[in-house]
Amino acid sequence: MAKNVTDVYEEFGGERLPPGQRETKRFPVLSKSGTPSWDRESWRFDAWGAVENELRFSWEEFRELPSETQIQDFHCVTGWSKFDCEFTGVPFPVLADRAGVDADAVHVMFHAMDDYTTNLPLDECMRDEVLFAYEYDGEPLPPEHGGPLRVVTPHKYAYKGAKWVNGVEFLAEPERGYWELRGYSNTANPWNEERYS
Ligand SMILES: Nc1nc2c(c(=O)[nH]1)N[C@H]1C(S)=C(S)[C@@H](COP(=O)(O)O)O[C@H]1N2
Ligand SMILES: [Mo]
Repeated sequence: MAKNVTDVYEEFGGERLPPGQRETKRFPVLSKSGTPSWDRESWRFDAWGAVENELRFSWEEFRELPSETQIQDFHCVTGWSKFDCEFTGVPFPVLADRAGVDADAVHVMFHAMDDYTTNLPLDECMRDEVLFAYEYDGEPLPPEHGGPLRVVTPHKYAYKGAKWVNGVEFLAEPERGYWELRGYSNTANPWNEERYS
C-alpha cells in the first residue's frame, strides 16, 4: 500500500502548490550534464563520515533494505510542480540507523555518479519522506530521472534530491553542494520561495 505524504505542506503553513509554482502533468528532466551509465555488477552505494559503521552495498544488497511506496509532490525551483508522484525506495532514517550516526553529525552531503552533490541538515533528512528511490509508478526509475537510484525531498525544491546517488556522507560541519555553491538557496523551502541566495 502506498503511503500518501502529499500533506507535508501543512507543516510549512502553505498551500499544497507553493507560491510562484505552476502545476504540470509532465515530468520534465533537469540535469546539469548527461545521464550517466551504470552497471548492475559494479554499482556500489557508500555511507561514510561521522558514523559508527561505514556501509557499502551492492545493488542486490541495497534492494534488500526495507522499502516503502509513497505518493509525493515534486517541486522544481524553475517553477513547475508535479503532484502525486509514486516513488518506492528506502527511507533515509533506515540507512542512517544502519550506519549509526555519530552524536556530532549535523549535516549530510549526497554524492552522485555525475559528480553532483547536494547538502541538507541531518534533521531535515531524518524523515521518512526522504527516500532513496528506485521505482517510479511501480517501474524501475527511468535513467533520465536518476535511475537506478535517486533521492526525493518533497519538503524541499527538487535539486536537494540527488539523481544517480551513490553515496551519503555524514558531516560534523555544514558544507555546500553543487548548486548551493552556485547561487541556489541552501535551505530550499518551496513555501518560503527560498530559490536563490
Ligand atoms: N545527480 C544529479 N542530481 C540532480 C540534478 C543533477 O544535475 N544531477 N539536478 C537536480 C535538479 S536541479 C532538479 S530540478 C532535479 C530534477 O529531477 P528530474 O530530472 O527527475 O525532474 O534533480 C536534481 N538532482
Ligand atoms: Mo532544478
